[in-house]
Amino acid sequence: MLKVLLAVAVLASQGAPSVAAGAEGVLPKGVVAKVGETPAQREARTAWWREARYGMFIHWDMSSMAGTEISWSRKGSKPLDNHGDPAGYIEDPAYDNLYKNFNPTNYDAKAWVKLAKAAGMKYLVFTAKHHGGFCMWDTKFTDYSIRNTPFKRDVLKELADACHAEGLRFGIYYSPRDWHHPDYGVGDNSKYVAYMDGQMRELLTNYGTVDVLWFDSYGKGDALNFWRIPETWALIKSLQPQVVINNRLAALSATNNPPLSRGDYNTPEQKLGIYQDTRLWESCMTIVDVRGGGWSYRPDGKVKPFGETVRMLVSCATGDGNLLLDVGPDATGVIPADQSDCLLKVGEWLKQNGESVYGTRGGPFKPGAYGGTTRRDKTIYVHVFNWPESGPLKLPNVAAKLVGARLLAGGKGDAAQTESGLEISVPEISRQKAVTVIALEFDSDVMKFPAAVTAPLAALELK
Ligand code: FHN
Repeated sequence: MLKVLLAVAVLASQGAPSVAAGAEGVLPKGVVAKVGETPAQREARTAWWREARYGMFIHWDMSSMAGTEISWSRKGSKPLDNHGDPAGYIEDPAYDNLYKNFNPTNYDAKAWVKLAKAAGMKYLVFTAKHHGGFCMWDTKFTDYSIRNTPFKRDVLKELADACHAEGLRFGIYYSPRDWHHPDYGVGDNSKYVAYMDGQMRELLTNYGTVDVLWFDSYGKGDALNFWRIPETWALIKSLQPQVVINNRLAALSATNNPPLSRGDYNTPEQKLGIYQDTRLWESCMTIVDVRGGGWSYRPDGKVKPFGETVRMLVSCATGDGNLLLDVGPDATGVIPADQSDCLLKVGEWLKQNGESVYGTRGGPFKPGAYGGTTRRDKTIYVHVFNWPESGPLKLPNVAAKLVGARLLAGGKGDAAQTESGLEISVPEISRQKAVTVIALEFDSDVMKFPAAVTAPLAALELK
């Protein structure tokens, strides 16, 4: 019989007051959450994240033994997700007992971190608990965890330590949806929220600095009285005020959703964000293409080619956003070679072109069929995916004088500034298959120019 330890006692003893339904967004009496952060303070707290631009997402648990989609391939009930499924827990014997044989003896957190760094990634987000409810850390709040597998080792601890040792920013994915917990969605959901807050305290106390919290809520319900979001938010901010949090602590469709649950950034999923420079955003994409997700280990999937993958990164950066690229390790704990090979190729590309991605902002010319642009100080980086059939690539002008140009991958080309705009010519021999990056140097700062759309496709007669 699986034992689940209720957390209420713990919270009370540490003086976290119980939540009274209050006005939208107003925190209950005595709960001090640092949501009163000024825009400048938030800018400073999230600056590393924006400059990082590129992270590794890892979906992994015992579902890798079956090679089926994490959590979604579970046949049991999916309360709140599946309309009509009763709250609480209904076993799926096949899926829910996989953990009893889960023994990933080739798991090597240092190797994962080494790969992420060689791939040019600046942060990593790991699925500590996905919707299926299995916990990949040594939690005292349930027996449904890695501690009760033949493997026993605290996977999350080893990964946190490896990230901290290598200076890779460490992120935790936590699913508030939990189709395995007996109290999930039961009654006012308070027992489940106490369980979740208990685990949040563990994760934000026992694993060192947590740089990113990646929640993945969906469930319906009242964000204040059913999910008690302000309580969880206050707990997080009291333990790790610096952490950067996504916009999925509460379901976007939840009622009574306090502004704070919008978190720090938007999370377009499996789609590349459009140009948007007023709010942080991050596209999460799978490196594997397969029906029904491809987030976890799916031997039936196909890894995206290098060209498509590097263009995803460029599309995010030129849109002024981040890319969180997902991999799915196999049941032995290894990130499959076809996935790591693609990552390493992008890593090689970043060694040569990284200056046009890290620490840049999107614009001043918005993405289009031609590609897109990024900028820093007096430099505009033009990322070309498609060239005009003939003649130079033409882009609008900027109120600064062009004083130099270079191809980041080397080779020869021309850049000119005329009345009507900028013109870039690069002979075939110097063009790169996936993306050619030209750095245009100007005599003054190019960051102040509002982002402008470029000429429509036709006018550019692209090849
Ligand atoms: O259902 C999950 C899915 O498995 C995966 O975790 C993605 C990652 O963003 N989020 C959910 C789908 O929205």
